[in-house]
Amino acid sequence: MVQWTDKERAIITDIFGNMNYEEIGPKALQRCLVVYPWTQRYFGGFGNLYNADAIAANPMVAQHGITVLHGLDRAVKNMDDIKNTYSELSVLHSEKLHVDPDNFKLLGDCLSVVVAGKMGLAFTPEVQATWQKFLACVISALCRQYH
Ligand code: HNI
Repeated sequence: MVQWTDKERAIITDIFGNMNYEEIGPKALQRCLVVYPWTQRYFGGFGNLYNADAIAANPMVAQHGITVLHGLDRAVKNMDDIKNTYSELSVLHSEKLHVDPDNFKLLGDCLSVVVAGKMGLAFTPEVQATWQKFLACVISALCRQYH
């Protein structure tokens, strides 16, 4: 099982506690769809994803970005049992949505860019190390159903 120090727990709680979901979630998903355009294929029902402006203006993308962040904060509330926390979402993404699991990392990287941009100098190497550890745990849990 993954071990978390008190400091790491505090860093993760602090990042999510200060996060504006309505801003960060949409920005992260928009960035992912623009930077890695093949990820658009899973969102065929989301309407206009024609270019970066269309993606930025698409309300379904924005809403789904918020949903994904709420998906992530399940891990914040269950840091000692991240694997089981994502069992249902892992089955959904693998068996129903058929999302290539490589894309979890790409979305995670976009989220890191957005969080870093927002936090500025407060996103120190130590904070980033904890953040990346957290994301790696979530992604590994989401990938479980694919193994
Ligand atoms: Ni993902 C639905 C969480 C990565 C494509 N996704 C969800 C839902 C949550 C969620 C929560 C809503 C489930 C429900 O309705 O019960 N997704 C997450 C998390 C990550 C992630 C925490 C990783 C950090 N999802 C991805 C990636 C893709 C993706 C990388 C594709 C590139 N997800 C989807 C699609 C849906 C979805 C597609 C269904 C959307 C819809 O509304 O039709």
